[in-house]
Order: sequence, then C-alpha cells, then structure tokens
Amino acid sequence: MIGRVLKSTGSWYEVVGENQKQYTCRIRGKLRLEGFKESNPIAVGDRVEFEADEKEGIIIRILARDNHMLRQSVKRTGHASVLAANIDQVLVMATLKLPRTSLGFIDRVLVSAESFRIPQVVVINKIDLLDRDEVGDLESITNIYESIGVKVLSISAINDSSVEPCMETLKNKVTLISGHSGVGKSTLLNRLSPRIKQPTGTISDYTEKGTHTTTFAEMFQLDENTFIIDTPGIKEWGLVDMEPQEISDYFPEMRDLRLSCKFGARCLHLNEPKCAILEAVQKGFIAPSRYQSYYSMATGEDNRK
Ligand SMILES: Nc1nc2c(ncn2[C@@H]2O[C@H](COP(=O)(O)OP(=O)(O)OP(=O)(O)O)[C@@H](O)[C@H]2O)c(=O)[nH]1
Ligand SMILES: [Mg+2]
Ligand SMILES: [Zn+2]
Repeated sequence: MIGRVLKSTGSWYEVVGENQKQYTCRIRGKLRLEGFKESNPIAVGDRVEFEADEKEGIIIRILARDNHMLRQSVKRTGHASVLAANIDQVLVMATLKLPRTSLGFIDRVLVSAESFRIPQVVVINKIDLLDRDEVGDLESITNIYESIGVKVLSISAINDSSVEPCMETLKNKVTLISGHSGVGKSTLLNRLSPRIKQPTGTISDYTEKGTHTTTFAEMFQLDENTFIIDTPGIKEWGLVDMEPQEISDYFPEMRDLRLSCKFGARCLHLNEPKCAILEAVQKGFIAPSRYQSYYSMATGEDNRK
C-alpha cells in the first residue's frame, strides 16, 4: 500500500494509507533514500510503500520526492535537515506584535520556498491585537506582498471567522506552516479541525516571544486531500547553498529586471553602475524593505543578525 508519512521519529513513523487508515510503521532493514546522507532518511510528507496488518506496518520503499524544504541551521553552516517533503505551498505565519515578525524573516522564508519552487502564502495572525496605526502597517505589508503575487490573509486564529478563508487557501493541498515561536501556528491548526489537539504555548511577558511549544514537524489531515504540517517555531531562516548571484532569481519582482543590468548575470545589484534593480528601487517599483532583505541576503549579513 502507498501512504504519506505524518510523523517521523527516526525509529517509527505514523503513516496514513490510501484507505485513510493510520498505521505505525518501522523501516525495513537499511532503507536509504538515494542521494541523501541523512541519519533519518524519511521526512514528514514522504510518500512510502508499506506492508501492514491492522495497525502496524513496515516501510519497504520511499517514493521519489516532488520537492522538499530544507532547514539550514543558522549556527552550524553547512548543516541542513529536511523539514518536510512533497509540499504544495508554504504558509508563512507572521504577527505585528506578540511577537513581532520582521519583514526580513518573511522574505527569507519566501526566498527559500521560491528556491525550491514551492508557492507561498503569508498569513498575518493576531489582528485582534492591532490598534488603528498598526492596522495601517498591516495594509502596507499586505500591499508589498500582494504586489509580488503572494496572497496575504489577515486573521485572528482565536476567532472562528478566520477558519473559512484559511480553509479555502489550504483545500486539496499539502501546506507547510512556518513562523516564529508564539505566532499561533498550532492555534490555527486546532481551529481548523476538532481532531487536531496540538499543545499551544504562552507568550513571555518579558521577551514578548513564544516558548517553543511545538518541538517537531508533524502533518495533519484535514480531509482526504488536504494536509497541513505544523512545525516548531524558528528564530532565523538560513539560506541553504545559495550563490549571491542566484538570490535575485528568487525575488519575483527582480527576476526579469536583472537581465537589463549592465553587468548582466554578474551584477549583484549592490552598487554596480547601470543596475536595473537599483534603478527600480529608486523609482519605487521595488519596495525598500524587499530590497533591504535582498541586500542582507546577498552580502551574507542575514546569517548573523
Ligand atoms: N490575541 C491573540 N492571541 C493568539 C492568537 N493566535 C494565537 N494566540 C496566542 O498565542 C500564543 C501562542 O500560540 P501557539 O499556537 O502556541 O504558537 P505557535 O506558533 O504554535 O508557537 P510554537 O509552537 O512555539 O512555535 C497562545 O497563547 C495563543 O493563544 C490570536 O489570533 N490572537
Ligand atoms: Mg506550535
Ligand atoms: Zn543589477
């Protein structure tokens, strides 16, 4: 039977079969995914072939992946792990307060997803907390991302009215949800399905940050073809093996423009003469915050902050 891995501990795996039943599986012998040197070759979202009795099974094959999202450790450069596989879209959850998500963080997740050719959506949560000025900020942020073709939803995961627009966006897809600790990822999942009972955390009064309640990635099934992957909150999102020349490819508003730079493919768009991207920033066609994110990624600043 073919199934999808919902949860992966390294010694056993929770798998949902095509028959919609769940099985606890182990791996047969020394199964390895070609090209991967991981100690745990199976990630959440992997499609596997397995043999099972009523409740337990043995995984005999890992099917080729359509894609995967890697998570690079910011501290240990060169060390990346597969966060999840076979993803249809990445949902970046952000908040304007408690905690505040920087636009740089959002951009890094978007660029990373774009580099794996995975579509993205941005969800701004906790809009119940915003005063009038902050609602203004919310609108400008929404404009920045919608202008580059990324859908933005504003929600309050503690209110029922948020469920419907989210469901529409998630329907018939596998969605990986990512964001800082405490933004409300697990809260949203719990609201989406009565069967999901993810623990949720509190926000520290002192640091206004979350308390890392979710500690491993896990996929949940909302209906036959709709899956959502809850992940642990992350502080930073490192870029995996990306050449500086490559980064502007993953900014949709820069991708075509960069061909018009005087130095062509060699232009890093930092201070070169006749750079089409710098001109577009000056003329206001590229949002300053987006260029700033680009700049810190291209100069490697982003791995330190
Ligand atoms: N005011 C308000 N609080 C919210 C909202 N959504 C979530 N929270 C609160 O934010 C806190 C953190 O929520 P979680 O769902 O645990 O956050 P998380 O993103 O899963 O965090 P980690 O698992 O640590 O990565 C909880 O106290 C939630 O009740 C919201 O829309 N408005
Ligand atoms: Mg959580
Ligand atoms: Zn340029």
